Amino acid sequence: MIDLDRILEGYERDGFARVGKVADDETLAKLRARADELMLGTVRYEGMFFQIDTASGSYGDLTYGKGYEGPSLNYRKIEKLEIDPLYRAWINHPVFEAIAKRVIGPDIVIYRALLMSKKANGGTNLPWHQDGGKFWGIDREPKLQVWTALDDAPIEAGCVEVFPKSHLRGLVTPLGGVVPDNHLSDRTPDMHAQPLPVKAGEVLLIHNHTWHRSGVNRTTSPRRAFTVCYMEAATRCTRKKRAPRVFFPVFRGA
Ligand SMILES: O=C(O)CCC(=O)C(=O)O
Repeated sequence: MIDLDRILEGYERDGFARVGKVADDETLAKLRARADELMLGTVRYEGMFFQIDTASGSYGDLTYGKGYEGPSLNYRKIEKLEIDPLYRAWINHPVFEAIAKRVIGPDIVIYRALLMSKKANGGTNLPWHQDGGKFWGIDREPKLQVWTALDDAPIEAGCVEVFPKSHLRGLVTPLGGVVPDNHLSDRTPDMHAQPLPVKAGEVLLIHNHTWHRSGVNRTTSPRRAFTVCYMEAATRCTRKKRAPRVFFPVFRGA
């Protein structure tokens, strides 16, 4: 049984919450196998976004805009997983529907659905960041990300770390994204960092404005997670250079 009142009270207060184990072993096995198939190219879809990981672990060494670079288990990100039926079914899980409707309202779309992967003895340091701001190109700030561990993510595997309550002060820069150095020295997040080690199947809620980060994976197993940003269906894309995005609808009605 999931005590949503307690979870959501903690979420509003701290900017993150542990939901507990939601995915059973059969579901996890399918999602992991599909992650491998997508990386190895044995299952392919038009329009998925891929980013290969660094060899150095350094965020500054990431490359952008290259897309799928051939079979490899060293992809760091795969986006647009709503295209895949197995991941789409997970996005539509009734527990997430209940959470999203309580946090956001009746009509809900997603901004993104992505796999964050750190291969065994690999991965990249993801610095303190917030998931919002002008960089996201939408007319209002989203406030709910649901993160599912596909593998165990102990501290040594580069689990997510949060700066509790940091969401309460909103975006540190209008642009959003990685927190600039001057704000790091002001707010000293490292002194407040709370690691969130999890077992496979556990779900975390992470507010978009909560400062969060993750390290490299020093274990001999992959550390994969699937994260979905839910938001109000009324959200509009503000980008001007290309046709505005139309967001994938997931839940409708009270
Ligand atoms: O899985 C992680 O390491 C962090 C995910 C994250 O920061 C994000 O999705 O914004």
